[in-house]
Amino acid sequence: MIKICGFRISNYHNKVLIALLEKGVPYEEDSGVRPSQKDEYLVKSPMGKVPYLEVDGTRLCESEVILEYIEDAYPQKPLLPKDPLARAKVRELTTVIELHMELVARRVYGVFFGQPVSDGAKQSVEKDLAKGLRAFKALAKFDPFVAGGEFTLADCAAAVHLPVISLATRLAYGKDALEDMPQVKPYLKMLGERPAVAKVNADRRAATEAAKAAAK
Ligand SMILES: N[C@@H](CCC(=O)N[C@@H](CS)C(=O)NCC(=O)O)C(=O)O
Repeated sequence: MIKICGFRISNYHNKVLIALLEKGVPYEEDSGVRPSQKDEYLVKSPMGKVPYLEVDGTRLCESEVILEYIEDAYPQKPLLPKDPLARAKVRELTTVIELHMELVARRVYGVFFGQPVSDGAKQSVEKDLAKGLRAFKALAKFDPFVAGGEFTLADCAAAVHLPVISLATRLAYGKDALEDMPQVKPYLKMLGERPAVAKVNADRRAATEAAKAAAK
């Protein structure tokens, strides 16, 4: 049985959970794992991040690699199209969302913890994020799913990353960076009605409340 290790507030952990649930893959979860740069954790996850996957004593890190492994190992209910070019288009969209939007917006995530974000950081993020958003606008289909007619791995990424990007930019800039894409809200609402996404969102909210209560 595969085991996913991370915590339920992590968008990358939640992305893997959505894929597992959508595909109906049996799994175990250790939701008490936190990122760390300590040697004993780096043995498990060499970048010190979450999530990582355990499969019969072998560990895998990097959520997109984990999703590709799950696709290969559990071909039922595929989350990638068959056609090579269509598969590549799904991966292109995920790459834009993660590399050019989420990873850029992450530079102001200090706002979630009440940490000050410098004007320099804010300006550079604004500039870089604008490019990611431009690419996303050009590529996203919302027809009804982000890559077209089928639910794919790109929707697993969009479901977890778009809300965090919205919230972080609202807190850092007073304006949601996705606000002028009117398709995003109804799209996320539609995704949130899928049982897999609804469960992961509910678990994330509960974990967030628990973390807030523990911090008091
Ligand atoms: N590229 C990684 C990103 C994972 C990631 O950034 N996880 C965050 C939690 S949401 C983390 O572990 N942060 C701690 C750190 O970067 O040291 C993946 O796709 O798995």
